[in-house]
Amino acid sequence: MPAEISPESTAYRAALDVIRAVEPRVADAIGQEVADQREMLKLIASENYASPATLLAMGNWFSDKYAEGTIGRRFYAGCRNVDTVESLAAEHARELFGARHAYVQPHSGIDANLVAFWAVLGARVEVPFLEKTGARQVNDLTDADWAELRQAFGNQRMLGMSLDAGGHLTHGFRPNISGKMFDQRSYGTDPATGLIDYEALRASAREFKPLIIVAGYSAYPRLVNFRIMREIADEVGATLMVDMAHFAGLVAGKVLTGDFDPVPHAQIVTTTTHKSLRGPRGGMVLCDDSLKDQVDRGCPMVLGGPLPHVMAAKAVALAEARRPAFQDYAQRIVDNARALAEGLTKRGATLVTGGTDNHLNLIDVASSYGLTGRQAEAALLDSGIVTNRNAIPADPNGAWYTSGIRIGTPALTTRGLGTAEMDEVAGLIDRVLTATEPGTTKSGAPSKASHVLDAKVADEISHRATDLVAGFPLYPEIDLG
Ligand code: DSN
Repeated sequence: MPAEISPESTAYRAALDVIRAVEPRVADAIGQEVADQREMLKLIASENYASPATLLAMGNWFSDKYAEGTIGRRFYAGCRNVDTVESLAAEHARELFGARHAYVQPHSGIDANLVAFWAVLGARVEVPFLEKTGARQVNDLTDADWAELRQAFGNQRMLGMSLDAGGHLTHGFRPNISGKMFDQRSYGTDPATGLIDYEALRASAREFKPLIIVAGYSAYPRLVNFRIMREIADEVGATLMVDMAHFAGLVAGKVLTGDFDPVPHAQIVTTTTHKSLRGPRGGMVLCDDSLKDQVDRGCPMVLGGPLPHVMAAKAVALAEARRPAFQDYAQRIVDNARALAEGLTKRGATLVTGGTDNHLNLIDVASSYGLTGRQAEAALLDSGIVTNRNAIPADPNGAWYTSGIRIGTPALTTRGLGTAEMDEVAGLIDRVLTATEPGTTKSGAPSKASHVLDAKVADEISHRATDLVAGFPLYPEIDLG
């Protein structure tokens, strides 16, 4: 009797056969991608593995439909099925996070943040201006009034977390459109503790008087007290916006509650859906009633046509996140990150803030191993361990070479690795970095980019990393034959 083939295997084998008949190289690349992901020890803090149901929900006829506008108010006819999936995704999001309103169209985190910025600008700059001039909408303004309103949009201020403290480029930094839109000032962390200095933040907010205070991070290993952030925002008349892209899974999984859950405290919360939340690649905005109408203008205000196939996948992934098992998953993410911190610390590594309360750790590889982040990242990749380099507070090596390596546990936790395995992972990381030396340039000068690592060591660790993850099969239900 032939072994029974799972429905997932049947689905994917058939899908790859259909693709192979048109462009075999694409089918091969898809097969190779899952093979690579199965072999690698993935510690990129912003990556995960979506479920087969979530992945399959993205490959269908919704991709062919235009649906600009929002649920029940579209610029195109024939959107009833898009309305169904968008409503489902929004309903799951509201229930999961306890939010008044959810907007599930953003294609990415940057898009979600742009929707949020323009919702606040709409509610706090445009609406009062229209009221003052007596115009019903912007098309009714005189040229002079329109010029004045455009100036007002450009004169607003934002306070966001500095990049080297773990903030994100989209929180008002000049290389990003947010920095070109807003006059931005950053808050950082206390050099002694590495923790957010709320009193310094309060003082800066009082002086700067921003329209928006942005909380949230992509490389801060500790908790943020959103109750205090809201207090500060209220005191200076700012809107509190939280970008929870990194830790949305921990909020959904009820690991971050009370002061550490942004949803009851912020007027507007943005997120991606593919990081710790473990959904499809995309974004989402949650908000209170004061910003709901403005948020719903996201498309066509700043977004191109929604991706209904991705909204369908968001609905599936959010339904998964509402199951009790997701709370267990979220707790294990944090337990694993702590175990990784302990494993690294006991081997002598220095961690920014000395440890973690969330899903990520930041290793100071410059002071621990005499390497730049770029050298450490490359040596770890040679050894089958995928991470990314990241600046640390007051980084002496700047934002390109950096002095940090960011490591996160959402992906390995999805595979089922636990705290015992995290100790071994810490050991592998420590062995690679201890065995790695900074390289030199062609002329023999010290290099911040190149590294030297004995190929035998890299090979041995790479094999061990592959063996370790092989014990926790990725997509065990899928056999591509
Ligand atoms: N790219 C995401 C991250 O890695 O944190 C955020 O933009």
